Parts: sequence; structure tokens; C-alpha cells
Amino acid sequence: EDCENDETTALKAMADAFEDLSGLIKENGPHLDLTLKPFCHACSFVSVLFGFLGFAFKFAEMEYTSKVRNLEGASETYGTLNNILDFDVRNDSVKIQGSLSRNLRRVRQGLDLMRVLFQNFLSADDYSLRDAATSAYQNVCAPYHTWAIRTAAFAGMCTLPSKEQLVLNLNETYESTEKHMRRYIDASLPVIEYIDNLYIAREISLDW
Ligand code: 1PZ
Repeated sequence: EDCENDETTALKAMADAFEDLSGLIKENGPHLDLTLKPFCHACSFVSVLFGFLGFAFKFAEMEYTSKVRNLEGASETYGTLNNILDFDVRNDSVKIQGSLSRNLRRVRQGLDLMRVLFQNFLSADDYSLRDAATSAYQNVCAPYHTWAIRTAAFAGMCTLPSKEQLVLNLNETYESTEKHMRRYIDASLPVIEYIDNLYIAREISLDW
């Protein structure tokens, strides 16, 4: 245990939450019937990180948070992620804007955006946060966003802070940032794959 551990940071809390969630998935195997409550709890830590990325990502944070809240609000009624999918399949509303299954798909894009952004962030020292975020957005979200959103998002990338400034904002050192980002990269992937499998198991394509 190192010294920064008695002070929880937003980045550490997010990595911790996803390690808990991926631990649950690993322990229970692919047949785990994941409940919405711990899932939404972990996802809410990612909102905080969006907030740290500055002004433009404030819009992304609001958009992502509203979808996590919607899923959170459904936890009493539906209980599990599987039940959400089953409900929307029965009602033919999987891809309808605002449906729980669509919001889950969008939250999954947010988790993946953060994962790829961190991978890019750590991939090279001379790779700016702006380039890391632009490339992550290009690959993970842009194919599924409207032209207007994509244009605003690419414009917004110019407002991102430097890597050094982000590390300062996060109240981390470069070393602790790297450690927690790697933990999130590793722990979020099984969660993302678990979500994808909910759709694949019901023969729902993932091209939207
Ligand atoms: C100098 C100019 C500054 C302008 C800054 C404006 C930045 C605008 C950023 C726009 C982010 C809003 C993203 C909204 C996306 C939604 O369209 C989708 C689809 O929602 P649906 O149709 O299903 O209701 N929502 C998502 O995909 C949720 C995931 C959000 C992750 C967004 C990341 C965008 C990051 C770009 C930030 C610059």
C-alpha cells in the first residue's frame, strides 16, 4: 500500500469501483445476472471523470449522467440488466431513443470512450490529451453520433487541458495517474464485454 492511498481521488475511486464490478463478473462467470444497483454505482464514478476534462466535456457529463440516472431509477422495477433487455425486446423498444436498453448501450459507449482515452493517454508521452481524446472519440462514439454532435465534439476537443494540467486537476502524480488508469483499462473491459453479450445473446447487432 502506498502513501496516496489514504486519500481517495476521483480516479482511484473509479478504478476501485470497476475492479469490484469486474471481480463480480469473474467470480460468477458469464451467467452472472448483474443487478443495476452496483453497475450504476460504478458508472457514476465515470461521470466525475468526465467533469475533470473541462468545459466541453461538461456536456458529455450531463448527457452520460442523465442516462446513468435513468438506469438507476429503473433498478427497483427491473432489478437486473438482463430484465431491461428482456422488457425492451418484448416491447420492440431496444433502439428507441430514451429506452433503458438504448441508454445502457450509450452508457457502455461512455465507459469505452474513457477506457480508450486512457489507453491513448498512456501510449506515448508526446501524445496530447486533445489527440488522445479525439482518437478515442473518433473510434468509440463518432460512428454512432449525429453530424451535429460529432462537429461539436471535435470542436470541443480544443478546450481540453494539457496532460500535466489534467494530472494536477485530478490531484494525482503522473505515476499514480498511470497506475489507476491501467487499473480502469483492465477492469472496465470485462464489464463492457458483459454488456455487449447481453445484446449479442438476443441477436441484437451492435452497430448503433
Ligand atoms: C469551442 C466549442 C465548444 C463546444 C463544446 C461542445 C461540446 C459538445 C460535446 C457533445 C457531447 C454530447 C454527446 C451527446 C451524445 C448523444 O447524442 C448520444 C446519443 O444519445 P441518444 O440519442 O441515445 O439519447 N449519447 C451518448 O452517446 C452517451 C455517451 C456520452 C459520451 C459522449 C462523449 C462525447 C465527448 C465529446 C466532448 C468534447
